[in-house]
Parts: sequence; structure tokens; C-alpha cells
Amino acid sequence: MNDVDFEGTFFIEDTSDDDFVGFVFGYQSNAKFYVVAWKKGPQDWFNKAERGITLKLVDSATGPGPALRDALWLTGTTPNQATLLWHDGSIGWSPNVAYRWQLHHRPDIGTIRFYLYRGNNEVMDSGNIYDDSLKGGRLGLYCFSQEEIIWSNVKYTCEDGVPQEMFDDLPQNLKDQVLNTTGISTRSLFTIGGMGALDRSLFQEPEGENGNRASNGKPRMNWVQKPCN
Ligand SMILES: [Ca+2]
Repeated sequence: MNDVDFEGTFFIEDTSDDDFVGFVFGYQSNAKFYVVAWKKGPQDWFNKAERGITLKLVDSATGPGPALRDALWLTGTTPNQATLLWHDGSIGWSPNVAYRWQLHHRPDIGTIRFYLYRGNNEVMDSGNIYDDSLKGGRLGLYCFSQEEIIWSNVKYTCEDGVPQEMFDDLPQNLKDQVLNTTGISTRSLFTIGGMGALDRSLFQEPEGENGNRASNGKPRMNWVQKPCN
């Protein structure tokens, strides 16, 4: 399965708009993917978009067009377009601030977890989100009606293991599945081309404008490794 950890930094220079910045993963086509999107403020347009971060499963019967556009805007589920898997409306993004995101996707146990950091502070933790619809796919960046976004230090790792915090929150049957799955534990690190020099260090942060310098919280480097044969 395509276990993946995906991380990067959002930095929005625009001070006037309040729309979406995000990324996609498990991307299989322009009609089938997961999308994480963060809206600065609530807004009624085609329908209501709330402030905060959403994770949606897009499985669109129509593909790109007005119906999918409306479904991506709505903070909710739209039949035959998109399913809302998680929403945290606690914060919107602020301009000229570097935010670090970290996503874990473990398709074999259908578990997803998202973290957001501002500087050294963890400002959001999705908790475990369970969906096994998409078993992997491409990664990418996402915006909707929002300009002047800088994504930086974007990278992914393919990690054959489950982060401790995710593991601890799994129901027993999934814990058993993790522990009973035989496989070879491997660590491989890839970087995706982005802006500026990418560092292989997992938690090296870019320097933002106005002297903002984001740095991640404590690296989550404790893993529950599957037993090796
Ligand atoms: Ca806009």
C-alpha cells in the first residue's frame, strides 16, 4: 500500500482575500482524490463555506464543472460529488504567517491524520480520520479563489510504519492489523521540486517575510514498526 507522509509550508501574502489554500493527496484523477482546504473566513457564495480546515473525499460523477466547484466550496457533503470527512473551524489563516502542515496517510488501515503548526506551536490536530476509499495516488497543491500563496519546503516520505500517536488512537482491530502485518520496514525520503532550495531535513523551515520563521513542533519520530520477516 502507499503509505505516505506529506508536509509543507503555507504562506499567504495576500491581505485582502479570505479563500482556500490547501493540498491534495490520493489523487487518482481530477474527479477522485482527497483534498485538504483551509478557508480564512466564512462566506456565502454558491453555498456556505465555513472558516477552518476541511478534509473531503472527492468522488465526482461529473468531474470538473459547476457541480464539483460548488461541492468544493461547501463545508459539507454533496451527494455524487464530495464527502466531508473532517472539519475544524477553530482558526482561519493569517496573512504573512508561515504555517507548517503534516499529513499521515495509511491506506491499508484507512487512517488519515493532519497536523498544523504555527512556529513551534501545534495549532491543530485532526485526530484519526477513517476512510479507506482511496488507496493512494498522486500528491499536489490546491487553491480555490485565493492568490499570492507560497508553498514551500514541500516533501513527502514513504514510511512503512504508523506514527505512535495515530497508533495509540486506533481501535483494537486496526492495532492488531498493524502489528500482525508482515512487511519490510523501509525508510525512504523524497523531495518534490518546489521554491528555493529544499533541505533533506524533515523539519527545516523556510524563512518567511517580516522575519517570520516557522519551525515545527517536536518531530513525531516515534514509529510503531511492523514486524519484519
Ligand atoms: Ca477569492
